[in-house]
Amino acid sequence: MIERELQAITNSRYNKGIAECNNKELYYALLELTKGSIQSNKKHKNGRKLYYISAEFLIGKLLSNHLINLGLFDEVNKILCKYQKKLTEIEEVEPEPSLGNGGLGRLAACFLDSIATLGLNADGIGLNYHFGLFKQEFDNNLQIETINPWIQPVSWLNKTNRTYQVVFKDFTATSILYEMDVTGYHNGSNKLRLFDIQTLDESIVKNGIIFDKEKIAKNLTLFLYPDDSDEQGLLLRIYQQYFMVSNAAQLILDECREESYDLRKLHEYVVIQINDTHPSLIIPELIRLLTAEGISIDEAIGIVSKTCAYTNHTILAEALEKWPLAYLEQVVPHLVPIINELDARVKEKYEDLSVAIIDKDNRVHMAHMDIHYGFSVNGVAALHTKILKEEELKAFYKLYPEKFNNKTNGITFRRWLLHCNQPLAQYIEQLIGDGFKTDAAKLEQLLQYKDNKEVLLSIERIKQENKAVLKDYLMETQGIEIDVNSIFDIQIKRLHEYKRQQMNALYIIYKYLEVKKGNLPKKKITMIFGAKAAPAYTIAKDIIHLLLCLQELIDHDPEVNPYLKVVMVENYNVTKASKLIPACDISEQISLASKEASGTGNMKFMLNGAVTLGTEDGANVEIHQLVQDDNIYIFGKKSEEVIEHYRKADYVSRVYYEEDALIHELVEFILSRDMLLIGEKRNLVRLYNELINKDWFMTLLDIKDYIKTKDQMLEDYMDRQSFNRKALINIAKAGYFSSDRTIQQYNEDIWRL
Ligand code: GPK
Repeated sequence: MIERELQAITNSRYNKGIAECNNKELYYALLELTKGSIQSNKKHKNGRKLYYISAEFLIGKLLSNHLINLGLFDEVNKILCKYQKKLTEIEEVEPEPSLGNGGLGRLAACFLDSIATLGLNADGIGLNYHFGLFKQEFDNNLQIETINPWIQPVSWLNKTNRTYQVVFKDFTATSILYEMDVTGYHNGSNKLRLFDIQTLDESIVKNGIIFDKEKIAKNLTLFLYPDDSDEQGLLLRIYQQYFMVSNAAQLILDECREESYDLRKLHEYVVIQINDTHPSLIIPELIRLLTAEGISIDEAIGIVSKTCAYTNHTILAEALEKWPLAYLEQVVPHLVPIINELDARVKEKYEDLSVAIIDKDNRVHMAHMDIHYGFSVNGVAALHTKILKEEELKAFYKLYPEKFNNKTNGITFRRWLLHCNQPLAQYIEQLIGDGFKTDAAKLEQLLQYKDNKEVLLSIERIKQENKAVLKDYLMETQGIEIDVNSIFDIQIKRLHEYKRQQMNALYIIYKYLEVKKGNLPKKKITMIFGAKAAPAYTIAKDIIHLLLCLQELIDHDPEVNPYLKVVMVENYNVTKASKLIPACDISEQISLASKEASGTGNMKFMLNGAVTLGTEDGANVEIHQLVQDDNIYIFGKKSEEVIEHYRKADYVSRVYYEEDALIHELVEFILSRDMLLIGEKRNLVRLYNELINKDWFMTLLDIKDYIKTKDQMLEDYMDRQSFNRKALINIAKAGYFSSDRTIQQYNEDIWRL
């Protein structure tokens, strides 16, 4: 049946049979086939509808994802095999849309998958960035940014004829709506709706990712959060955000009108989840549109406050958006009276100026607006929500305890197990049946095998198989040779000082020096990194430089390279994550306690049988509780102690550097002759100074404990059976982190669809 359909498509498209098609042709044929199957798979919708508004949806490649969800994957695979074609090779043709930065965007994508799977009535709303996030290349051991064009004439995007006018102070933009289907696992589909501006001009991008930031009509949807290190960048970001939410608000109200709903009862038909503060302007925009319908401002504020819910994803002050009122005046003056009114009501009611929307410097605190004028505020892991209540948002928690709730993040097991690790998924199915595919908690049944030698050995063999696949992939894509008989230690995530890739780099230096001294590791260690740095984040780029220099140094040192290997994977993205995670032994989750709101890579690794080396931070805390002490390696200062250091401002990294001989030696190495021969002096000196004079994220505070714990872990790895047992327990306990569970909780406590 499917075979005949595919055959018909290749015939009409290319006038060829399946066998004669190349991978590219087969990709487009499969795209057509898949899109066709989704269309016939719509289900009836009614009840309250959720709009999940997010500036990011890091969806990754979609072909296999849809095939799995539609239940066509095995059959298509079989057909392709019959013609000696490989789905994995065909997938290489598909470009990855990079519509997100990292965790927050990927979370939104996992959520869409679970929402559709659970059959909930919901759409995602965002922007159709033509070049998304930049593509990363390495040159001279430095990060270079180029464009990532992913939109092709034929793609998963469907153009609609919905268009809106979005009014800015200086011009009126005309939007156009594109849609992508979001399939649920064996259950219907929803939509991801991405707005674009009609006047966009891709040709204004020159020289990597440089473009004229002032030509808003031409640049608005070119990039995801372009460089906002200067005023033009900040203004563009406000243009983007308002464009997104004005379109969203018009769309939502239109859909209500189409159903003849009474807009005065909006909250009975609609719930809006505001994903971080990027879509927060939807609050004043909706109020504006409702008052334009003749509804009083009091009533409009009341309606919107019952409709909007806010998710916080970080406590890092620099990520909490505060827009100068003057900028809003410049871009969207018609929202300013409403924001002033919202602020005035807060100031009239509460004396505490720390909860004001507009502060004394005339900056608008987007999160404050969300909390006062939304009905729910949630954090993304237990510890994160606790810190919100007790520290960061304490004043708000006092005012509105009933609004605060926790929703520990999750990941979709379709992509992060069934697709990325088919050998493991099949083996689990052999052991406990396929119930875990729809009820992740069933993975716990694996525990009955925790002392079964044969099972443990199979888990190890599968990991070995995945390592071999990764080896071939890295050779093909980057010409890098890795040793499958080494321990794979992986840190993949955005490059940020709080995530402390620099601490891992210091460990590499430590091991390098150990080998030089003749203290050889029992087994070779391959340290793999993948990370993009924001183009304007200087220190983050310096850390990438350090890692690349260490990679080169060790590669060229025959004394050390039999024992150590450093690999920086270029252009880390969702596709690369799905190749790296199944091959990992040690999952590096080493953020400074209190700083990583949740993390979701930690969950993906655990599910694929890697053991976590981490701090008591974010969801690591919950992983620790689930797997218990024996199956995780925890180190470093706890969040209370870290918060205390910040409160007292008493952490001085230089003291650690001066008083500890080992720390001194490791940091000094950054400026050693060997390093300066390879690297750029300017970058290395800057990073060195940052570590000894600032070290905002307390690398030197935790480095010793990190070294000790990691060495213990490497030692324990040598007892293969006991380490495999840890892997199995991690897999068995990962069920809690299914985004199906997370979404069920959102629906029960917040959305009530
Ligand atoms: C948080 F605030 C932000 C942001 O701007 N981008 C982003 O990816 C991440 N995040 C957190 O850093 C992670 O700890 C968390 O797991 C993820 O959001 C999803 O909640």
